[in-house]
Amino acid sequence: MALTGTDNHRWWKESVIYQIYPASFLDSNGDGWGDIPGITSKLDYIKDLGVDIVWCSPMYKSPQADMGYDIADYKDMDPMYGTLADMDKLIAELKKRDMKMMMDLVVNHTSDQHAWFLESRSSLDNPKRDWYIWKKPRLDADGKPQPPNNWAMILGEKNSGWTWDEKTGEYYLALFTAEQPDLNWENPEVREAVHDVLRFWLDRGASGFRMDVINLISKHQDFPDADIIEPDHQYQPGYKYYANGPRLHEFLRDMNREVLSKYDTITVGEMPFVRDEDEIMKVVGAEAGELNMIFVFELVDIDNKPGGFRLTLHPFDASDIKRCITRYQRLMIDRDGWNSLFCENHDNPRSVSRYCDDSDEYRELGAKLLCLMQTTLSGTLYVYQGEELGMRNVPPSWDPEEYKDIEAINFWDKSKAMYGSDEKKLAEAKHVLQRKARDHARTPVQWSAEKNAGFCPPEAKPWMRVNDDYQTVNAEAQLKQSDSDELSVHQFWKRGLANRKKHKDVFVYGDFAPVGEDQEQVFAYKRWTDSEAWVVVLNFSGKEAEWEIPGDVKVEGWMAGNYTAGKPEKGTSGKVKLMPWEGLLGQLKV
Ligand code: ISL
Repeated sequence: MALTGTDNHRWWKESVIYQIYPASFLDSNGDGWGDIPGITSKLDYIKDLGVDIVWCSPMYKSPQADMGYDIADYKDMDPMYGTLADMDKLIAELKKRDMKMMMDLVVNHTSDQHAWFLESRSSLDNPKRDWYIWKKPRLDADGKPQPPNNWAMILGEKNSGWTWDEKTGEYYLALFTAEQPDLNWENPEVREAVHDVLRFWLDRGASGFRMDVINLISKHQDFPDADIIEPDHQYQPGYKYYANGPRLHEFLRDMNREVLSKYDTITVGEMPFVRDEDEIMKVVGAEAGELNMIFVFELVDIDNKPGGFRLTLHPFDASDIKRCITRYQRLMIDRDGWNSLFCENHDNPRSVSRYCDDSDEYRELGAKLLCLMQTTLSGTLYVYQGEELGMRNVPPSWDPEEYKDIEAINFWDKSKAMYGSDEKKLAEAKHVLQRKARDHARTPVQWSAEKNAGFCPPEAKPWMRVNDDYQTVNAEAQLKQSDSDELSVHQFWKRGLANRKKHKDVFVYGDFAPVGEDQEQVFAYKRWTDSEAWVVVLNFSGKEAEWEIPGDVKVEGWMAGNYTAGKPEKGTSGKVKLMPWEGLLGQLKV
């Protein structure tokens, strides 16, 4: 039964979360890498934007094979980012500002340098052998060892998900990269060790967790071959057998019962691949006792070849965006669950480049359009560093060598190996990276117009190249933009977040319905409670549109839009003319 009125209000529903990708946030010591003191020094900036919770991507001890998503010690920081004392200070400074810390919990796998794995691989009878997933090889016609099944590696999709260990003569499962062996959650000792990590951080003052690929922790124990989806690849996407496996809900409920329920936490599970509504509700239903919410990937997978790998391209348009968002808005209202709202993170290209148009002419409008949408939908809102500035993808002129991410590197190396001198195929592979490499979101945050964009001192060398546009796209310029001018993207976000808070009953908790659906390129919806109602009209295209206000949508007035800092001057009945990428927010008569 859905709760009514304010009975269902929770702090973690109305909080705004800001995701920090630490390596690229702010370098305080001139080594070219962002660090914990850099984050602490920007808390006033983050608070001023309207943020309540900071989620940091992993800063634990790590060889950085996958930028910290390969953890070698869950209870210590990597020196490149700082110390545990720096972390304590960050948490304390957040608390001082009435803000909270969300940790990134990466427990589907560890680093191959974690003490647990070093023990596990040391011999067949080591007590920690069974903490990871070891299998005997299949033998080919020549008696040579072959992986136990055909699952592809996720971050090197043309390789096997299994890595051969010469010393003990077995394969271990490492779905992301060979340096990230998957933990064996079937073993109760592993689950207990994870609970211990949770307690460690909660006791240190963290308020919750973003749980990395948490739906991969239970695998089908017969490890069957995956269906052939990409016939010219040796290895295939195997998620049918490792995502949302048979014991997932049991493991999540245990975690909740044993640890989380004893603290006042916020939890969000990253859940790629899942689309099944019953499966989603089992996790995020109000009575589920599993997680507060999850990251569903439908919107960020919108340009993937259906069923295939992520580094592919597939056309989409406004109606796909509309269908996807409407589905999850309605689902959570109808079945009493909770959404997360996000268009960006460190694994995806920049949203303005992907869903709108990042040309100089339309970048700001597109970024504001996406802001208007996200700040008026129901769910807990996640803003990714630089999104509030409308940062865009790196230009296509950059060489693949500028891409630093292991996924892009593996993809490019394998493409060269597979396609050799086939220029056309190689150009296609390059084009995929130009659209979708994770690197686009990982360039240093552009704080100012000075050399290195204020991310690190001018004389230092940033670990990753700064996007070429930092002299025009940067925080300093956007904060300075005077109020009489057009709002900068940053100012637009700040105002949007404040408006969301002010009207949280309707924007965070209210009802949702699409309206006036006859225009393909326009996504329009109504949000309402018994006492107030709003309409949002978004032209998701570079073409002008005429949107007919439906008879039952009684517009009182247009309150905001992305073309003007003031109130848009538009008619309140009949047809409304929309400019390219124009978005409007109107108040309705109740
Ligand atoms: O980027 C992807 C691969 O093409 C995504 O599918 C990604 O792997 C998936 O979202 C899981 O991401 C998380 O776990 C990975 C890590 O590399 C990502 O950075 C992290 O967000 C392994 O820990």
